[in-house]
Amino acid sequence: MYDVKKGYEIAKEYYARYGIDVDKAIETADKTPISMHCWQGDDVQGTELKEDKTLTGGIQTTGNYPGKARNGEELRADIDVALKYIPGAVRMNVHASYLEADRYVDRDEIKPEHFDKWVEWANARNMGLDFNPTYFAHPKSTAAGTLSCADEEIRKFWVRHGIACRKIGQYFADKTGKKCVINHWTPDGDKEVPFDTLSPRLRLKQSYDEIFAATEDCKDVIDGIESKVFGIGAESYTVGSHEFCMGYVMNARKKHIIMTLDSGHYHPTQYVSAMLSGIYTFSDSVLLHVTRGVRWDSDHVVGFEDETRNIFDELVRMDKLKDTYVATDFFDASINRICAWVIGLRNTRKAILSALLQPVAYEKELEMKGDVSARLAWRQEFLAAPFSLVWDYYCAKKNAGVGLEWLDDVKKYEKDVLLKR
Ligand code: RNT
Ligand code: ZN
Repeated sequence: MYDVKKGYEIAKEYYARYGIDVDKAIETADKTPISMHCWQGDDVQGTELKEDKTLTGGIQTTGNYPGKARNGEELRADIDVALKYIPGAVRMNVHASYLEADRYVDRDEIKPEHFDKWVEWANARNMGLDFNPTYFAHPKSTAAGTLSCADEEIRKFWVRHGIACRKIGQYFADKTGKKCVINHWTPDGDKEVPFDTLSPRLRLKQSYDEIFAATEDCKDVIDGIESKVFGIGAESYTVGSHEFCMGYVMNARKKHIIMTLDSGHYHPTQYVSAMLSGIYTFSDSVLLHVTRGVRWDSDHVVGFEDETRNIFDELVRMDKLKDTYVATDFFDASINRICAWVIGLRNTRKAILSALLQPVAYEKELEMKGDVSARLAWRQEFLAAPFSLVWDYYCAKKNAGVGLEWLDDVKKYEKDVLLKR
C-alpha cells in the first residue's frame, strides 16, 4: 500500500485551491445514510415458509452463483460481513417477504413481531430500519394486478397488506427511535396496451388512499411511491407510471408522501439526475433507488459512473442531499453476493463523497458571470481531480479496507462459509 496519509495531504492541498474543505466533505459523506437493501443476499427470495419461490412481477435475477443465504440468520451474517467494508452510515432495508415466523403467514396477516429479529439486529448496530410491501411473488399477484385489480377481493387483500406494512413501519420507528422509510411499488401492468388504461389507475389511487387513510396514526413513516416504465410481461402498460406516481404525490400534498426515483425505471436516455430539480421545485424530499440499468431495468450493481455521479452532483449543487433518502436496489446472482453489496454500496458512497468535493461556489460564479467557455473547460478539467486519494484516506480512517483490501477477506468467507451451504 502507498502512503495514504501523504496522498490525502496532497489532495487536500489540491482541493483547497478551489475553496473545498476535504475534511468537511468526508464528514458529510460519512453521516449521509444509505439504506442497504437486504434482498441482494438471496436473489430476492425472501424468508417466507413456502415452497414456490418463483419471482413474478417482472423482477428477475440472473445467475446461479453458489452460497446464497437460505434464511434470516444467514442473510444477516452475510450482511455483517459486507458492512465491515461499507464505510459510513447505513440503514437496513427489509422487504415484507423477509418476515420470520414458524409457519407460513400470508401477506395480509403479517405483524410487527414477525420482524423482531431484524429489529433486534438493527438495534444492536444502532441502525435505522426501512420497509417495503411485497406485492409480487404471490398467488394473488397475477396479470390481473394487485392494488389496481378489478376484482375487489384481490384488491382489498393487497390493501390489507399495505396497511399492515405501514403499521410495521411505525413499529420499526418506535423500536429503533428512527423514522422508517417505506417504498411502495406494485408490478401492475399489461403485456398489451389495454383498452381501458384509466380504470386501473383510478383503482390504484383508491387503494393508496385507503392504505394511508387507515394508518393516519403512523406518524413516523415516510412513504415513497415508485413508478416504472415497463416490466417483463408488462411491456406495454404500467399502472404506476411516472405521471401517475408524480400526480399522486403532488396531489396528496402530504409531507410524508414522496416520489421514489429508481435509476433503472426510465427510458434509457431519460435520467433521474435530470429530473431532480423539477421535482424539488414542488417537493421537500425524494427517495432514491440507486441501481444500474444496462439497456433495461436490469438491476446491475451500482457503478461509480456518470449517472450515479450526476445524481449526487445535482443533489449537492441544489443543497438537497440532506433531504434525500438514499437507498440501493440491485440484485446480481452471477457474482458473490457480498461482493455485490460491497461494490454497490461503496460506489454509492463514493459518488456522495465525490459530489461533496465539487467546487460549487467557484462554478456558480463562472456561470453567473456568463463565462460558458470557462465553465465547460473547468468542469472537464476537474473530472480528473485526485478524488481517489481522498476516498482511500476515508476508507483507511474508517478501517473499511483501502482499495481492494476487502476482497480477500470476502473470498475467505466464501470458502469457509458460503460454499458450505
Ligand atoms: C422493481 C422495483 C422495486 C424492487 C424491490 C425489490 O422494479 O425497483 O423497488 O426492485 O422492491
Ligand atoms: Zn426500485
